[in-house]
Amino acid sequence: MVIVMSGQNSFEALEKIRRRIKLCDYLVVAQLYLQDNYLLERDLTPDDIKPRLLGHWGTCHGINVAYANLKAYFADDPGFTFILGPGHGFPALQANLFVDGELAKVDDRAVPDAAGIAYLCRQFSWPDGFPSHASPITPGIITEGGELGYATANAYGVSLGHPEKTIAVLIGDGELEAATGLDSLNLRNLLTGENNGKVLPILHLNGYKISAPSIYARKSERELNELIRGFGFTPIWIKGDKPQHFQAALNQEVEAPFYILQTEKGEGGPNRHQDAHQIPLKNPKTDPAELAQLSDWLKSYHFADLFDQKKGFVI
Ligand SMILES: Cc1ncc(C[n+]2csc(CCOP(=O)(O)OP(=O)(O)O)c2C)c(N)n1
Ligand SMILES: [Mg+2]
Repeated sequence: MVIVMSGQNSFEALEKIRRRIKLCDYLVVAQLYLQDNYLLERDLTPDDIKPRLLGHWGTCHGINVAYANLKAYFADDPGFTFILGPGHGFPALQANLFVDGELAKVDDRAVPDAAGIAYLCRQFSWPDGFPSHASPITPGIITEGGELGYATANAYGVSLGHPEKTIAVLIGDGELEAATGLDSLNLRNLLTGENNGKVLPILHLNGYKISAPSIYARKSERELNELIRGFGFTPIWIKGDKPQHFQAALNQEVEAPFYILQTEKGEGGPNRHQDAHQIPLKNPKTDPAELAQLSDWLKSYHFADLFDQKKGFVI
């Protein structure tokens, strides 16, 4: 286990995490919208926008936050596994797999360079291209994404008989309303001890399931804490997307942690909460005002600082 908060490297390590989150957020938006001008080398035009926009933005920033922080913290732990509940946040997962060169291992056109970025974006949610949800053609994926509720049960399944493993599982707050999702928290009572791995549930409390408030977001902090404690976990809150808070939470020595990652749904995008679930700006191809908003949104990540044509990703 690596503690990135310690020593002189702390600022650099946190900055790396921040940059990775920005990079992957940009690649999510680019996958959702762009069929050209992927590096924003000129002003965005209607022709750069895909004719049919399909995918989910709202949960992606939180996925990128969790992924970047966990990847940094568990960098040297070969027994670490990440399970993603909300498979509709697939563009975030695919962005991370692309950046790490994992996607290139199964598709030699998905190399992390300029041509690869074009390929990744153009092929996302495209006939005969990449799917819109996680699927078995994605490296490391063994189940179809899009069906919510089984992530925690799968995490405990992976832990069974593998004491060397640590499995982090990101659970959507809407997903935890599914009976299987909630009930599988009880597996902690059966599958702990020295013969099994450690499961780290992370509830992504972004406040909404699709466009409706989630039940857990309607509960008071105290009520939610008591619910989590009732399952035998210690709730640890991570409020917002700052890596120092996430890393501090991971550093807490607790027997059975249950992290609550509280973000704003759609954070970083032009609209938040209930309007952010799928495609926040629906008509940038035909509406000049939306095109300008999309351009500002893409520019807000300063992609040119994160990608160099010769060196690749600078994170
Ligand atoms: C078993 C199942 N029921 C319903 C759905 C439809 N569905 C897709 S996304 C979603 C919302 C889930 O809420 P949450 O986990 O909070 O994700 P977020 O809305 O924050 O992206 C639902 C209900 C599904 N994918 N799987
Ligand atoms: Mg949610």
